[in-house]
Parts: sequence; structure tokens; C-alpha cells
Amino acid sequence: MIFIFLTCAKQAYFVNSFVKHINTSIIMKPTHIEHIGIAVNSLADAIPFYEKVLGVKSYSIEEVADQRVRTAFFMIGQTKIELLESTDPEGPVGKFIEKRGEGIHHIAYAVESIEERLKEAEAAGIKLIDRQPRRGAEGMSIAFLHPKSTFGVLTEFCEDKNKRK
Ligand code: CMX
Repeated sequence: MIFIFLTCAKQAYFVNSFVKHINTSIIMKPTHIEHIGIAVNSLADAIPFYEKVLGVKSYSIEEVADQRVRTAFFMIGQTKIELLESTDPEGPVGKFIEKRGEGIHHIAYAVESIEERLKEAEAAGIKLIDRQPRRGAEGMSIAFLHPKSTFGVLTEFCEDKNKRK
């Protein structure tokens, strides 16, 4: 009993010390995971795994010149998989693959009122890559938080302004 109590107390101590630099009174409440971005060397090589092995059809292939990537999207439930092929070795995905190889590149959360969410994130002490949203794939408004502020995970906020009432 004492052992369980000590273990729980130790865990609570570590969790508290881990998050103490963040203003935890801010609650952004993403509605869902909009997509998971996966960096690949080649869309042509990666798409067959998703289509033939997982059995999900790519519904869109789009170049996002601003981000120096070509993307392929798959819908799985409410969440998409976004494959990212670099169009420039000096772009964010080109550099990522050069350093780390293929793999999970970012997680995108669907949020409402993205401009407000960015202000809140900045107020919470999180380093922003984009202080203002920009246009991403599928016409979404997107903005990134720096992975050094988000425990090593490149984090994207994403809002479909066309869905706004
Ligand atoms: N996830 C986690 N860490 C990452 C990362 C990622 N995706 N990309 C880079 N890093 C880390 C690097 O490993 C490196 O860490 P160390 O200092 O410990 O080695 C550090 O961040 C700096 O990396 P870098 O290679 O020097 O790259 P930059 O600082 O020039 O850029 C980043 C990093 C995240 C600021 C840049 O990639 C960026 O602005 N990303 C946002 C835009 C983007 O990724 N667009 C592509 C997707 C677009 C879409 O979905 O449509």
C-alpha cells in the first residue's frame, strides 16, 4: 500500500515539474486530430502501402508550393493521413528526411478560431513558427508550433474556415 502511494506521489511530482513552465489555465480544446503528417521519399512508392495494404484510397494529391511539398491524403474515420514528399531538399520536409529519414513528421489538431488559439499558445510560453495562419493543403488555415516547445512533436493547428457558420 505504502509502495503504491509512493509510486503515485513520485509520478505526480514528475508530471507537475514537467508542465510547470506552461500556463496550464489555458485550455485550447482541439475538436479532433485533423491529420497526421508522414514524411516519405516518394509518394509513388508510399501510396500503394496505404491503398493496397490498408485499403484506403488516396482522395487527393496536391502540391503546396509555400511548404515545398507534394501531399497525398487518405481519410480514416475523422482523421486524415497526409503523406508529404519534399519538392526541395532545403524545404522543411527535405531537411527532416535528410536528418531523420522517413517517418511521422507532425500532428495537426483541428481548432476553432485559429488566430485566438495562436495568441493563447504564445501567452502560454510556447514558441510559434507561424504567428499568423497561412494557407495549407485543402485550403485550410494552418500554423505550426515549434517542436522544441511541444516535447519534440511538430504541432500544427488547422482550421477549415469554409466550415465556419
Ligand atoms: N519534428 C520534430 N522535430 C523536428 C522536426 C519535426 N518535424 N523538424 C525539425 N525538427 C528538429 C530537428 O531535429 C532539430 O533538432 P536538433 O536541434 O535537436 O537537431 C531542430 O528541430 C531544428 O531543425 P532543423 O533541421 O535545423 O530545421 P529548422 O530549424 O530549419 O526547421 C522547423 C525546423 C520545425 C522550424 C521547420 O521544419 C518548420 O518551420 N516546420 C513547419 C512547416 C512544415 O513543416 N511544413 C511541411 C508540412 C506542410 C503541410 O502539412 O502542408
